[in-house]
Amino acid sequence: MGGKLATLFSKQGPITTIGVVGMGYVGIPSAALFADVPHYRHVYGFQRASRSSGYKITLLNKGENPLVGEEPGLPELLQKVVSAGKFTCTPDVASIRSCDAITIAIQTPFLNPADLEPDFTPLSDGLRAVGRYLAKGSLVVLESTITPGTTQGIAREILEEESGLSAGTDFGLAHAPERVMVGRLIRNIRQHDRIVGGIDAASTRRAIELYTPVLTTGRIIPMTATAAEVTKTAENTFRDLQIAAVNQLALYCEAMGVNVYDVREGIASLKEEGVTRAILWPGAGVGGHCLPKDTYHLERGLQVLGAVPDYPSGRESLYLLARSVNDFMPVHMANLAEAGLKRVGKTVTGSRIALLGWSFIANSGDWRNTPSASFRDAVIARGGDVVVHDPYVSGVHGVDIRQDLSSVLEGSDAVAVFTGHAAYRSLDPVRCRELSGCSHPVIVDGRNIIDPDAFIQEGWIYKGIGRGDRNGHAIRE
Ligand code: SAJ
Repeated sequence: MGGKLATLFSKQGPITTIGVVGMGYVGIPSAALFADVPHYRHVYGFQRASRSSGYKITLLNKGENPLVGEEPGLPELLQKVVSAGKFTCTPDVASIRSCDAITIAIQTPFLNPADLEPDFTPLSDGLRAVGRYLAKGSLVVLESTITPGTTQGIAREILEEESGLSAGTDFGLAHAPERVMVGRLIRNIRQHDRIVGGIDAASTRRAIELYTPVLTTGRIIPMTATAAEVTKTAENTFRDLQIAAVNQLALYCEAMGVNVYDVREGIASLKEEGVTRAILWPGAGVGGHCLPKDTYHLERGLQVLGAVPDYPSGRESLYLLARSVNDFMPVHMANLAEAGLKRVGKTVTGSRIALLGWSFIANSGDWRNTPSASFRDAVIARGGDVVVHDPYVSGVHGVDIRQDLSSVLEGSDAVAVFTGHAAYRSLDPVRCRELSGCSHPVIVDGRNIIDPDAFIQEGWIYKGIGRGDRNGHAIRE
């Protein structure tokens, strides 16, 4: 099998024309970097002209970056490759026919984590569109994070069904998962090692040819397609697990009257060959497009591959337990707000709470699966009123998000800090209290970015994740 495909690729010659399906946080920087490679003649960015995302096509073809939030290097690179005529964005997928390689970076959310059911509709639609115009001798690479078994499974089936071609014989197929973080997209693609897993050796080699030119310090790590799927879902699952471990520690420290950040510094200080302690940061919750769902992809991989691991009987998966700890943190923030209000004889019912930060990560406008939403739901369910501030986010359906901080703080009984935006690191306890109009407003710090003593000094009721050393402080009159 691999021989025939390898021959086809060598007859086809080196990759010169590339298609990138899905103009989002992964597709846009990838397409720009491919287009910046001298020997890649042209890159098509395929984007559906939908009501929600069609606007990106016009912006991108003007060389403008449609992504919200700072993305160092991306605006300049887009300007460069568009003015050089090396990158065009189009909804017309017929151009896939002229592509030597097509990468697919489409969202793979979960419909219902409880029964491990992902929403693969967007991905399947993308695969069908690619399959309809797939040419013999081309390579298809899935960059989206997917359930182990998907590349060899539904992806292969759909592409073969739509194209009438056979994977591994007429076209190559591989998985090369994205490893980007908002705010450092270009840097991550260039510098992170790239996992590349083909369904066969020829597909892996062709994918290595595709990605090598965009890497600067990053290396290629080749493996099978299924191993690549497990690598990606597991690396995010492990991160989620590490965060859950320190979140649980923070909950314990609150109960024990200890400062989790002192403990964390202590734990992190043990450094020696083979005994490093990678301890992460506790906080108000885990959001984004990746960590809240990739554990479910990994768990579902067992089903898809019909794999039954040897595991302690009747015990819950460690990974799923970690998910429930991290999903609890925004609820814990609501409990802290309630406890703070109770200290001044108030309840959540009828209280106005200023929620600072809708984005899931600092200094970005990305609010996918934001933990702020769970907090807001919890407060509203307890009869409270929530007003949100975020310097980067607006127009979220049904959520009152403002860019004017004073109007959000005005008349607030409590303030909850959910995102570590730079703007919140210099909150003035005096000014904020004036705006609240309360003698003892409550502040709940979910990212350890405010100085508890500065606020306590000014009569605030302070609560912080993991701050057992301060959460029971005396109230200053
Ligand atoms: N978070 C904590 N404590 C921490 C780190 C993060 O509470 O110590 C929270 C953040 O506030 C955020 C969430 O977790 O709400 C996710 O943050 P993140 O820093 O993991 O950001 P992501 O989700 O954009 O990036 C992750 C990264 N995965 C790993 O490092 C294993 C990134 O490399 C991936 O490319 C990305 O997922 C992805 O796209 O899969």
